[in-house]
Amino acid sequence: MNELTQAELLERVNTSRIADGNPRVREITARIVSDLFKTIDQFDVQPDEFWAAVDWFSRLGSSGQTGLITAGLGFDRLLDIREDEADRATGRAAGTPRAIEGPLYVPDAPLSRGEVHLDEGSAPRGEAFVMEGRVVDVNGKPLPEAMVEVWHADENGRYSHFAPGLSPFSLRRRILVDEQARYRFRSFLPPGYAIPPASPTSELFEALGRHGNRPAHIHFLVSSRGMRTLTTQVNIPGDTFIDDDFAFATRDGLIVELEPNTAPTGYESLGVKEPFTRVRFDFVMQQAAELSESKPQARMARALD
Ligand code: MBD
Ligand code: FE
Repeated sequence: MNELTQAELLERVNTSRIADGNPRVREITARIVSDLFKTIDQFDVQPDEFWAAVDWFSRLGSSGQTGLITAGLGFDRLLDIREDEADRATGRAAGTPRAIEGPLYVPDAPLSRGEVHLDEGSAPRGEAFVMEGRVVDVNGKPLPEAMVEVWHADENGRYSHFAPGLSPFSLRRRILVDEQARYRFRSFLPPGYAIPPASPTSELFEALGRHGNRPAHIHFLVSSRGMRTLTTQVNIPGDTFIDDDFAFATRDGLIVELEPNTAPTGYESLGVKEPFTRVRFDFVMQQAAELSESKPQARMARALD
């Protein structure tokens, strides 16, 4: 009875229970455990290798880097591809393309109306950059209740809240659009991002022979009553990694065009006097099919709601 073959052990792991539990969790766990048993057997995984992997998982969890691994192994983009497929199948593919949220969102950033200087109070970090546009529905109708949340990396590719030493909510803002559904913000063009060196994430990527770089990008979470919350990013053109993103998030339609603006009238309230770089971009939102789609929530809040 207690002498088990591999197959008998697997069968018992997957079937023993004293209650129904959650059938979906049971089924998916059984599948994953079966695949891992098979992997261990096929690759003759040794105990020292197995326990080193377990230690890596423990360190990954306590480092708070699980979201870097999901992005780097393609899971975040996979979920987007699957949602895109579902949208095409149901005739809902429209509006600004979604792009992964990534693990570096922070809720409740400082709120402004219409416009904001993202980088207020700090020394200029390169040429001024203004991004502006409107939030509209798929018919071009302005959505004057929309909220645009924006976050991006600092000049060293680091994000406030996650990298030590950056001031709280630095380069993170919420902008409630104006009555014409316009938003605009001033900042600087951020560089790309690289995974932290000497970390559980970099250990895996080195072992895989992969780099951990993301091209320069800016994140957005756009919400409006009755509309499907839009999580997206724009990419800044010209980055070496634009087609080699470690998180596989670059998409057509999200690579913005940089326009040199040499006559900055109308931008005084953002403190822009010199020539600056401008990006025009409208966020096009879909109608929500059900209430839950319009909740202005980030992925973890949504999942744990
Ligand atoms: C980032 O800045 C990011 O956007 C993603 C998806 C993963 C890691 C760092
Ligand atoms: Fe990012």
